[in-house]
Amino acid sequence: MAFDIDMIKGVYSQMAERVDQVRELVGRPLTLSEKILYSHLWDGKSNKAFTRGKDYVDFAPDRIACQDATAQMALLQFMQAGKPKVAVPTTVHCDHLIQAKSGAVADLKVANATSEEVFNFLESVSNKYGIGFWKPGAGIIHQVVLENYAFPGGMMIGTDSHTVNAGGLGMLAIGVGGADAVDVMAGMAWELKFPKLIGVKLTGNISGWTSAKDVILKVAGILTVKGGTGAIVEYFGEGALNLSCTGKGTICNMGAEIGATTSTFGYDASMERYLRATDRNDVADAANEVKAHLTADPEVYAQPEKYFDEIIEIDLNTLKPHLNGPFTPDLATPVGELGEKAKANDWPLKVDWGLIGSCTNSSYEDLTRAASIAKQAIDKKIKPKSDFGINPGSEQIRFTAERDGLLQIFEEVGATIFTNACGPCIGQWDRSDLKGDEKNTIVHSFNRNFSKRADGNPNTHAFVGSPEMVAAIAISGRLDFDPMNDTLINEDGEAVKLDMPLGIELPVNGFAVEDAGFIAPDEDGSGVSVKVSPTSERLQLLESFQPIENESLAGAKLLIKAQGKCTTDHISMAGPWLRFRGHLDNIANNTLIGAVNAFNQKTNFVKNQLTGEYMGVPDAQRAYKAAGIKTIVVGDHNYGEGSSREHAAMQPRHLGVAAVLVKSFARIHETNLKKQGMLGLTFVNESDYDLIKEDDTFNFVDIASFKAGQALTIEIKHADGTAHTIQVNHTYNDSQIGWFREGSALNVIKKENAA
Ligand code: MIC
Ligand code: SF4
Repeated sequence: MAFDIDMIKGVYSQMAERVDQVRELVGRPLTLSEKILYSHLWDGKSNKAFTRGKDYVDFAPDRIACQDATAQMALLQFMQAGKPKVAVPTTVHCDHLIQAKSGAVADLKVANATSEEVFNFLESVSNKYGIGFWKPGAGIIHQVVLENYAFPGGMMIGTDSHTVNAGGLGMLAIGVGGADAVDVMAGMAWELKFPKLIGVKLTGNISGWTSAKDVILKVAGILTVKGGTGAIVEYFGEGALNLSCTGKGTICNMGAEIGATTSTFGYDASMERYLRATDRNDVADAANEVKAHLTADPEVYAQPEKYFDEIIEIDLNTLKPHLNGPFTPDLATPVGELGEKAKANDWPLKVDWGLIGSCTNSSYEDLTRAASIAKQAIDKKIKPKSDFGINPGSEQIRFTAERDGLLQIFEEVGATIFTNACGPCIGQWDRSDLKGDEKNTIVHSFNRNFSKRADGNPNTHAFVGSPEMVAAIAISGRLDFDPMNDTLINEDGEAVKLDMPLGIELPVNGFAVEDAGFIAPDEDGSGVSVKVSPTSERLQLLESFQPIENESLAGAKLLIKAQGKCTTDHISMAGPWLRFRGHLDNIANNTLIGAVNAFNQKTNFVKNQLTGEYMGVPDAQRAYKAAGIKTIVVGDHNYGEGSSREHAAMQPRHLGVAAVLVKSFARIHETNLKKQGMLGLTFVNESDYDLIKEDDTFNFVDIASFKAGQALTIEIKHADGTAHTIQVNHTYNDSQIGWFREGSALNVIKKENAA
């Protein structure tokens, strides 16, 4: 039986009425995305058709998911909100804090010891506030959500950008910062700018070496890392119907890499099969009753150009397997063409590691496809040339894969089976084969490959591909290997070819598990006490941020002008720093250490204007803070791309940065800045970025009349006495300006609760 089945039935019971009413209101057939959005309005019904990309709308999500690295800050904030229980079903998943080193059993033991304090904190807060808790080793948040909580037509938010994975089961699932989740946990509305809609029509069928992963690798190549910003991507067409549910999840998952608000697919037979296989006949039966509302109206998919803002068409019959990278997930290259490109760019051809797993590609089907390649290495006597690591997506997948002999195949080719957790995908990897920062290549089935992400080494060239392609490349040990055309020499000196992968969509004998790792909260948690030691280096209770007063902004200094890619990994690095995710002051010591200083192309090396000395960014910022001087951060395009981590906003805020002025923002990060009471601004003229000099001081001329829909004026004073006055845009609405004026969105909640 499914969790929260009554809530799901409740959503379905009102769907028909709401969808019919909206169809009449807008006067045309509806996309699936619109049906879900309009049936989750905070006010129930709408008497207005919203303008895409413009109107801010209040929604009522059905559920929330948090992972350990972001849940700490989210729950520390929720504890301040003064509520006895979460208002909607919520879960916490422990998956980011487990380092991959020797193998699952040993690694989990080490993680449980080193992060005991954090896991205990999360477990007791969950118990107190009625939150379901998935203990370390239970699995990666998004696979566990797909297996247990996602349902067609639902809306959820999660404090992780890959929450979007649940689109594979026909949901609108959206990644948010912890402060957004706190609103919903506290029983308030969740606000989102009504998204634009991108339709992706999939024609033909996937076969051979091409997989669901290649669909999204191709889409990422077309749309790039910012092409999906502010949009929902809705997939449809006969090609969509023929993809498995977890394959759809893979596609939706990596929609985060193109900046999309979320991605989704209409309810179909693959989803029904998946629901039934994961012990949710009740959800499948309930969904079948409202089937017509769980996909778009037929007119929409017949003439998509009339209903979507943009259409992309991909012919799966001709789609080739891709490898994307290095350093960015949108650099797409068809597998057969990678050799030349690598030579031209001097990317090492020798592959040191093949890694399979992460929330996007760790399903049972993924493991079977990769195992079918590994099995051939055994049968055809090919000795794998690269090291191999596997992170199954959940304990249920791992247990079933072990029962069905899949893990044994991987072990036979020398793979290490790591914990059911994020592991190397988030830099939780004790990689022992490198001595220093050697240039090297790895291939993985993860979704992100930003510089330093997997192992902290800026010279690791990481390429993203499907699990079966990763397996083939790892066996060959070469980046330019094309399993469709090339042969490998086996132990008998014969040239052999790998046959195409064969996958099993769902386990023939059903899923099985002994201990899935779930701990239900007490019915009444009011007696549970949550302790945070004042001397802890991992956890720190939060103090309210003070509002940024208009006067304090006069004479603000430039902290850093960041050049090029500045993802949340650059602003608040993961890997070793994950241990401080619950301690704001300690994690603030990594603030912007990965951002490239536009004046000297170095990282973590900026001028402290007070002394003229060059130093690390956090050190310079702490000096400004001590002197009571506010600062601003200047950035390039798609600033804050990547994750949902609100630390990337809270740390600068904690250290005294007042404003972030960039060419453009990634959605979640922009919201996170607003929530924490900061100014997130964009240049009206992008070229004004070039005016900013290293010794600049800023005046926010008209901040006193900060208003929705009206640009602000900033005076830039240069050290040589000259000055420029520029216009900057913002997207704050009235209530968001209220957050700025009160110091943070949480301060507003606290004030309302106190009233
Ligand atoms: C990631 O993939 O970068 C993460 C780690 O899962 C993040 C969340 C985080 O920073 O904790 C994400 O994608 O939101
Ligand atoms: Fe974990 Fe990687 Fe997925 Fe983020 S992208 S949730 S780090 S597996």
